[in-house]
Amino acid sequence: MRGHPLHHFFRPEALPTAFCPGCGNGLVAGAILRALKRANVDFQKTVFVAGIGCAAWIPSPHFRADSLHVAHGRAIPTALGVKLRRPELTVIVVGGDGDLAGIGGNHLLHAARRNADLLVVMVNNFVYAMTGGQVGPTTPKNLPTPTTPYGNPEYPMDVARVVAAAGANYVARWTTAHLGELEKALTKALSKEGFRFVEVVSQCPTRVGGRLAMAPGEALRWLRARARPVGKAGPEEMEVGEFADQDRPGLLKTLRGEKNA
Ligand SMILES: Cc1ncc(C[n+]2csc(CCOP(=O)(O)OP(=O)(O)O)c2C)c(N)n1
Ligand code: SF4
Ligand SMILES: [Mg+2]
Repeated sequence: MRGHPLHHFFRPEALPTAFCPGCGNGLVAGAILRALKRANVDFQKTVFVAGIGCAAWIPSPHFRADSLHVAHGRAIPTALGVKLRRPELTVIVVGGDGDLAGIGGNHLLHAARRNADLLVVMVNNFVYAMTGGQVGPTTPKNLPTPTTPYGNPEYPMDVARVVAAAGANYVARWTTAHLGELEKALTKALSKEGFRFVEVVSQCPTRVGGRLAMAPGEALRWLRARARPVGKAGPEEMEVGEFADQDRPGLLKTLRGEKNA
């Protein structure tokens, strides 16, 4: 790790990570750190907030920055408290689909509606991975899980579209098979105010890949093969790209009665 360009961002004592071999979380961690470097964000003035789950472990314990690990689903309200009290800080939430769209879904919707000045990175691996891979709000229809052994009978929530509809300034979705695009989206999101949401569809070789007999490399090819630009995806495909990109005043400005030029 020493000598690596991102070495200053990592706590060496946290390596090797607790993630399973082939997990997408390491790729997401790398993309976040490269975007922070590219956007010239001061790591000493950055606070990460995470709830519970495998993805919530991305910042803490791995990143060499202040981080809060809070109750399941409650990262967004905690992060908003930090931002309102210390507006000069860059506040970033990282978590899973179950944490942010399931247990904490109400916080997500209203933070987007209020255009709260936060960047939220949601790793969507389709399940509640840490607790065994149970069905959740983003599980694709027909995917077998331990709690839906004959396949998920329900339709999933399209979280990026929901957050865009709720009023967020910036919403993008990429996958762990689109690391260049993901890094660009995160860099752009870091340059904006208001609510910024980046969804990363990611592989969980242990809870999903194992069930489908799909190795991590195959999962990445599967993600790439199904990705289509926003507005151009068919029924078995997935939209990737930007769902919202606007410059409404963020919550801090709204509370101060300030407008954008
Ligand atoms: C209040 C509460 N309910 C349930 C749990 C159990 N729990 C821990 S992690 C987790 C799943 C998290 O899933 P997700 O956010 O998708 O993260 P992943 O592990 O998939 O990355 C659950 C249900 C908990 N810790 N606290
Ligand atoms: S269970 Fe899945 S999401 Fe969790 S660390 Fe292992 S591969 Fe990654
Ligand atoms: Mg998950």
